[in-house]
Amino acid sequence: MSHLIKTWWKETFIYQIYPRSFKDSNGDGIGDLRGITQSLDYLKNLGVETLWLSPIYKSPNDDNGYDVSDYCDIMEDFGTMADFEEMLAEMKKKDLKLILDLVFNHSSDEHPWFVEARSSRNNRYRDYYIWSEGKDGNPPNNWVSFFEGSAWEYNPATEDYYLHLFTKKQPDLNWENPKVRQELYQVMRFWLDKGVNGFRFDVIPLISKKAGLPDIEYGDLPFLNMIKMYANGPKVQEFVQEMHKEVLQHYDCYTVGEGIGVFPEDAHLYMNPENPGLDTVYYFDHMFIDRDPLTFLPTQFHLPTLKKILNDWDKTLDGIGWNTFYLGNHDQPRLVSRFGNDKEYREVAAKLFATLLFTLKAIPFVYQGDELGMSNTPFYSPDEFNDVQARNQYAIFKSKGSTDEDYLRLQNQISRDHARTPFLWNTQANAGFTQGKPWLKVNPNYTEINAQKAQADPNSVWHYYQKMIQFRKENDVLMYGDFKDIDSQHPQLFVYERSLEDQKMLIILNISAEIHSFTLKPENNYTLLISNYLEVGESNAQTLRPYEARVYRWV
Ligand code: TEU
Ligand code: CA
Repeated sequence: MSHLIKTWWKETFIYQIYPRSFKDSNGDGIGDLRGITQSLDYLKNLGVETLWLSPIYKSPNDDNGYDVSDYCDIMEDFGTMADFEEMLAEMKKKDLKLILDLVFNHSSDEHPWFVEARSSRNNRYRDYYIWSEGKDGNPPNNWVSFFEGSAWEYNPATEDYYLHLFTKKQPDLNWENPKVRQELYQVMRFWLDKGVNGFRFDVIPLISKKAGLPDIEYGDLPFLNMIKMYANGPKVQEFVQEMHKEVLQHYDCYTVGEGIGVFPEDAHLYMNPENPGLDTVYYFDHMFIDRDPLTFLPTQFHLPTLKKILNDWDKTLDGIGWNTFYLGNHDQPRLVSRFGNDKEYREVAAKLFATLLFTLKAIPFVYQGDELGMSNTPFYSPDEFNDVQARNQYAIFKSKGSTDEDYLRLQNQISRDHARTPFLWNTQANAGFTQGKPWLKVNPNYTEINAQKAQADPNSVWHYYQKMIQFRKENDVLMYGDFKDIDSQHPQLFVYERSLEDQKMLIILNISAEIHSFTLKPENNYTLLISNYLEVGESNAQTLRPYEARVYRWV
């Protein structure tokens, strides 16, 4: 039984930092590595043990660092290699672990490999990327990019097209070429030898392309059909297993693959005790619950669907791997606004989701600012957005004759920039993020929501996170115990048990603004351990208030 094998990474949680938006140390308006180094005490106080940094490598920033032009150097905006070494040394002193974000499906078009590759058909780097002839003056096939428009770009010097599943400044690397794989393994060794503790692999399911690059049948579910074409290609398993054999097995490190397009039936491609690849994947299923499958527009969140996803993954991974769980990251709107309530119930809702994150059988991923209950930022004009995805969508909206109002209504719900607005430190100018002009607007609610205020208030969301972090650490049952969903169909209550030998916990979450009742079994004896409301009344009171969360021990 895999759950009996204990490892450090099953017991930790991952705190994600988006360096551009965390803390600016030099007044240029952009967060940086020194800003992170200066903030380590804040993170330690919260109970953080493991940090994942979104990409910090040299990049022209077409997609904020997810377009890398040198995998072994630091982005100028973020500092120097010396700043990195200092940051890592300080982390080690404080017993913090560091996970880097490797973007290996594509590089930047400004990476020297691509600069060479695009210069002529017989360049030695040509096969580092994916090229194809056009069809009668059109792109080679009907593949579209995740960021809108054809996934092919014409290159005049070679008179053919290169593939880019993201922007045209993010050409896809050709993993079929063993030289490419060796270069990337060398990058991994470079960082592991410096002492980093693991990697998050960006869009790893996309690295192996379907043979012959056939057209997509978009049909009624265009987004899903597109993902099915791009993800889990024929050699993905071979590639991740090779990566493990060549590099990962030689280090004590943790890996998580960003699992776009990985559904439970695909998990075995990445996780396999007999022939290991990655330790975990970070699946996307629940990011689609509140999105229309056809248009991808926001729809009502449906709790039984979330439960089904959690149950399916739990069953799938039993014995073959380990789970992760998140509700937000740098690509998603703020979780409290999206799944909960960012008005009168903002604090209890944020605490409820913290309870969910830290009591499931999965490594919790917390995105910076979620410990403050940070909410979506109101955007009033299309040019307030920075994200390349939002900017591309604007061009498409305009070309279809839609209004700015329609665009703003949509982006105010789904934009990735909600997560990317600066971290709210205090009530000083720009929420204490920078002394200069911030690269992206600051959420105006920083006078109410900020780290300084939260740390001073013992009932804040911040203190609740601190408590939940500690609580999980102290209870093996929360890390290793079995998960059992009690009522999979209830539309608003999520009730589940965790059990490990004689340790048993019952978690009750009211994921709604309504009042609900729940009956505890009279034959058992329950002790309330955690609640997100101050007044709990009788410890076995069975009326749950809006967004109320409770954790009981029972015998
Ligand atoms: O994201 C992968 C991904 O699929 C997202 O781009 C997703 O389609 C989009 O956010 C939905 O709104 C990873 C990174 O997390 C993201 O920041 C990068 O832009 C992308 O890969 C390309 O590297
Ligand atoms: Ca800076």
